[in-house]
Amino acid sequence: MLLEILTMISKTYIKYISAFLLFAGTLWAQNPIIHDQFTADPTARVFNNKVYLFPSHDIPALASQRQDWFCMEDYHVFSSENLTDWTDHGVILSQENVPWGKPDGYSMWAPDCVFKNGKYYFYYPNAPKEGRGFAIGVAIANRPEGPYTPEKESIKGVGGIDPCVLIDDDGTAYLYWSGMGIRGGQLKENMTELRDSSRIMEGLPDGFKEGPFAFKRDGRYYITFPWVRKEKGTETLAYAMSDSPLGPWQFKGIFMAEHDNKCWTNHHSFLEYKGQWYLFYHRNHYSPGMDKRRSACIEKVSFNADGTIPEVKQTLRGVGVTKATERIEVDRYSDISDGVTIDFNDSTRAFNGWHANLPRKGSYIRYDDVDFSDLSDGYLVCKVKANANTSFTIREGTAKGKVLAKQAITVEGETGPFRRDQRGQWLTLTAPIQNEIVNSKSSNSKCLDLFIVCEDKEMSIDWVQFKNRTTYMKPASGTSQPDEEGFIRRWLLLEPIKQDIPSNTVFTNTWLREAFGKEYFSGQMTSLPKSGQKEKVGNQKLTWRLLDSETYNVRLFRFAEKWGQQTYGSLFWAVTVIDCPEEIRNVRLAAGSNGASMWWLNSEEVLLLEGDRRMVEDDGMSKRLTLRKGRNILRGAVINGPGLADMCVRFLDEKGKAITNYSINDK
Ligand code: FUB
Repeated sequence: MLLEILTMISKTYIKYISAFLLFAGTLWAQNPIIHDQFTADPTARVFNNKVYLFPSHDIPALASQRQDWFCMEDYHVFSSENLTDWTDHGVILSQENVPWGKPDGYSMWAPDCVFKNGKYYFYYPNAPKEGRGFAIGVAIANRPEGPYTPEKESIKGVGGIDPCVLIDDDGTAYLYWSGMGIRGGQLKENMTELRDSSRIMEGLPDGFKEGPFAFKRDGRYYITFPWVRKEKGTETLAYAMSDSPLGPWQFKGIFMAEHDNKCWTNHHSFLEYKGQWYLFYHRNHYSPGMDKRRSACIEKVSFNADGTIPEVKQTLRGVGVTKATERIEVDRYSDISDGVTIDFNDSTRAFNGWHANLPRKGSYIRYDDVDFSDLSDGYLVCKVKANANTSFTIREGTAKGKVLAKQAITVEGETGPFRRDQRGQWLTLTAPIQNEIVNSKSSNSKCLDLFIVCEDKEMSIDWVQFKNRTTYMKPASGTSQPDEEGFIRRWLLLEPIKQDIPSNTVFTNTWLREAFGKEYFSGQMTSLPKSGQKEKVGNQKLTWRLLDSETYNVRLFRFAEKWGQQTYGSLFWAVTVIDCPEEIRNVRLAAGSNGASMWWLNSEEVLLLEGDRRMVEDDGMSKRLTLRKGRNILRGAVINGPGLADMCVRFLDEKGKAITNYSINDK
């Protein structure tokens, strides 16, 4: 058997040690399903309504070993309730802990685990201390996650690899494995010994076979196995059926064709979970140059009325629903248009994942089953790159479907500090969501198939995500008060005016006076805007919004994000009305801002915070002022470059105590 495999090994070996050491914590739904280590030969079982995955664990070969062969020293177990988020419960068995095994055999090949008599029985192949080849052992636990205690001896009468156990409806357990063909035999009640001698499974096709997985469905027995059909030379997944657990079998054919990338092995298991059947299998996604470092994948399976299995196609999308509010790795697509390609993010660190390249206008990626039910008031975030200004849309249902979001990728020109010289660099960008379907609460429980469509020049995309807005500010009405510490949280804010600011170092006194002194819209310094009022500034159409900040500092950056304007390189205008029951003398306006800001009380300039500021409360203080009885109009302008923007403002008395005995409104 080894010889047969050896002759088929592909040649190139890429060192993945650095990738292996790197922990990629992100979880996502697509194929492959585990993203921080190799996971081959995946056997999945349902225990306690959860799916437990018992794969084998490829690792890079030690320097002293054959670099192009399997290297496997331990087993992990993983669990999931949605087939999307997998928890790694860590190592459950290591070669040095197997009493009968070679402590440095690196031969812990495909395992299985079943539940019987209140215990979990984990079956695994390993190189025995004495002799050559493989034996099969059992380790026993009280919980699927372990700890597992290995039996002192391997199972007598069983020489080979790839154990699998079928427990019949009457509780009888059968062990199958591969060793000079596929063999099977009944297990004793203790699950650690064969009742009689094993027998070869009759009726299976000629040609190399291994990795049996047996199961029962609708009263029919299936034996499924990797099989090499002569004309192709690498493994398919094939099956036979019977009305008895140990055969004889009737060969039915192939249900998964050879890998299209010369990965020599495949190995699998079938699982029914929440009414749906799944096929777990492996492929060398993270190790395209070497096929002995494999990764577990999942596809849905259906059965024909006569119990036969239609062909299962390998996909990158895999199974499960992806939440819109989590990262959608679109390079794990359901479909792509011609010319779309997928590359590693970092070819020396495979576990850093992939991105997709859309070569031209009209190129698209389809990504199915995105659940928007957690999104109430959202916006788009994405990681993209391009060599020239371009844009893409996210559409619903088809490549010409309704636009959910449109994202410009600006990497050159006059549009802001972060878009200069960003050609070919990864950018994290945000855009508003334009379609009420995903933005409205009525969209709850909506699952959509998304199309990511290139609308202009070529671009690359790593992921997209729909984020709920944190409620930093709420729409306001009526009259308000300063908070306990005197901070003014009620403001009329104008959506930000675009500024071209290469760096915050430009915020000198002269530069700021010019920037704040310019008339952007009429009545800028004289009139009191109304909530909802529009201003035309250059080619921007901006709206005044009356808001209450949930924090003492008004997060202008979040305001910009929320209302779909540019977040960096922005000029924010803020106005509020301080309504005093009586005249208050000798007060000072105390403000902090990120970046620079200027403040006017009743149209008189009272404070300028210049330079590259961080927001610190009471960072700048005005001269002594008088708040009139009745209305006082407080106006501010805050400008930011490539950084966050916020402000905090209050009035202090002569002793530095916050003034709170006035009301705030917008009239
Ligand atoms: O993972 C090592 C061996 O490769 C398995 O035991 C076989 O089934 C094949 O997948």
